[in-house]
Amino acid sequence: MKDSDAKPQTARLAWEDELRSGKLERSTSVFRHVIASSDGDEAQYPPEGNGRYHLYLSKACPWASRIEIAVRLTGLIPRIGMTFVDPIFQPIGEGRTGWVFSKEFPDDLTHKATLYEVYLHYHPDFTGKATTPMLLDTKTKTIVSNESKDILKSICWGFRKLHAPNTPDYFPMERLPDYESWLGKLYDPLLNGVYKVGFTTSQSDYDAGIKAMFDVLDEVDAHLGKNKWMLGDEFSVVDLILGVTLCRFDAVYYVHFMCCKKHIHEYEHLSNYVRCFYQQEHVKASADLESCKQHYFQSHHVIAPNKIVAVGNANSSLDLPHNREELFPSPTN
Ligand SMILES: N[C@@H](CCC(=O)N[C@@H](CS)C(=O)NCC(=O)O)C(=O)O
Repeated sequence: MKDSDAKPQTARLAWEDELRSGKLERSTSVFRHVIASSDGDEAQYPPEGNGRYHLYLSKACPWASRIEIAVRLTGLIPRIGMTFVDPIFQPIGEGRTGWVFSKEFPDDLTHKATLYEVYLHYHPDFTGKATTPMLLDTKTKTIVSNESKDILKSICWGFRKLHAPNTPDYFPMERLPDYESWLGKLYDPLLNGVYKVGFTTSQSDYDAGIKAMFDVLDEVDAHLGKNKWMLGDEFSVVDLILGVTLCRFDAVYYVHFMCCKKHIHEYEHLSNYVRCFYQQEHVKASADLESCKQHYFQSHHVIAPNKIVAVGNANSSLDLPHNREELFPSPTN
């Protein structure tokens, strides 16, 4: 773990500008296109390999990690290029901090120093928050989307014909209502809830946030006692979305964001489910939990001004054996 140079922090986090009366209000994503599922002449963004499309990702960011896993699962590497930002926020100009590139994490595509500069390079009028994930079209030199929900649809639906042979359908169109329903249930109290709880400056909002978060975790734990995966027998994008948050929970959110009512490893089914999720080849290949810890503890100076990274082997519990195969034997076994 790198030692932090604990200089007093003067630049602001984007999160600080999103706190209104102590409550975190996320800014909305600006670029909202999806890759067309057919490549008719009219499609602005037809599916194409050969590196036409390029992703800017972070190993630490859950929204970006979901995209990296989806790209790996569908065999889209190297048809889609990927660039990773440095895990630790640094000053990016205009008194703000954010994602940067470094010797270890260079931007070989545009050779910029910060992600914000990449956004500006393609959209000089851009004034928002330079977030990961971001999907770029190098042909039209425009940002397709910086919203993970769209990018997930592009990967699973838009690029379908470029998937590796025999790639399962991780986002079945006919299960869209179930996807929407689970996303609606999970987003506010859990996926975004960890951030809301972590950044709030109000005790009553913290208490309410913790209650809502653990209510939904209890509900999901019970659901996973009856179902191998969130939508039943098959792994889907709902597992991708939930699993990425659960992987970070004990090592990061429990400590850093004070989501400390209960660990995930104390839940009967969630503990086994998250191990089963994490131990899949493509998930494990993408995971870098030490980099996650480094990001959160060393970037959020309003929460952790001394930039000390909390102790704990992030992978230790995720690598333990799990009971999911035993509980839900597959019919062919
Ligand atoms: N709505 C976006 C949210 C992405 C997001 O919040 N990314 C964070 C990292 S986890 C980010 O890039 N933040 C940059 C900053 O705070 O400056 C999505 O789902 O794609």
